[in-house]
Amino acid sequence: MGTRRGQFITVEGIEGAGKSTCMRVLTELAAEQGIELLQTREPGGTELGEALRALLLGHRHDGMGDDTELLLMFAARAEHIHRVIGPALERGQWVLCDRFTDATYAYQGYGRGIARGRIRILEEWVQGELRPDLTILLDLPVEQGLERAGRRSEPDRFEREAQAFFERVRHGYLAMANADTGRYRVVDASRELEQVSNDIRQQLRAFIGAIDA
Ligand code: T5A
Repeated sequence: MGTRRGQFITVEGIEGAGKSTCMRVLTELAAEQGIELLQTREPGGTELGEALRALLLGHRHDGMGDDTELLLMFAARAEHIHRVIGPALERGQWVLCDRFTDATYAYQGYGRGIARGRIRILEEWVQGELRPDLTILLDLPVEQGLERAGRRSEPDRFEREAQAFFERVRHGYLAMANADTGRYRVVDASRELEQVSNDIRQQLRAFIGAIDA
């Protein structure tokens, strides 16, 4: 009998939602349960992907076209799946990724206005059957997220967008979560860190429990 494929978990949300913190909480809890999570991120996760990330988030190409941005996201993703995510899942390892294709639907789709059908073509081309098994969506008001993100670092190319852009992104994430309650777990990330962390732990425990059952 072959090794059972690993589980693929993603974390999503607008800027400053607390994804980095969530990744840490998930990794610690998984380790307590004897599961080693391979932590990675998008765009990025490979040498080429990180180089593309620098192009996408930096300000050198501020006037980049929307389609260019979309294609670079998927170029980074293709490399990531080919070199990191695919092989890890195949050997039975669990993968935890900070953002994945839901971010493309939310930012390039709902945010920039690229038609969903065009994104889907790339999703099917680059990913084949691969989809996350569990997605934690950290939801909070845009103002609160931007305020948190602004406290931490200089704005990147996306963080310079107007608030209306992030309202569309947030709305998009929530619409996707409502349409697929089997995969998504929405966590109210506007609360104190301890409450958010407790919720995240509970969600992962339930997910692991359901797999073991
Ligand atoms: N993108 C990405 C696309 O457009 N399309 C795509 O397909 C993909 C994959 C990537 C950018 O690329 C775009 C989306 C993004 O704009 P990123 O670094 O992954 O950038 O995303 P950011 O959202 O910029 O990451 P941030 O680091 O800003 O957000 P996090 O990780 O959600 O936030 P975190 O954990 O660093 O927290 C921010 C601050 O808030 C505090 C933390 O301590 C930290 O200081 N904080 C809290 N404070 C109070 N209460 C809580 N509950 C808190 N939780 C966190």
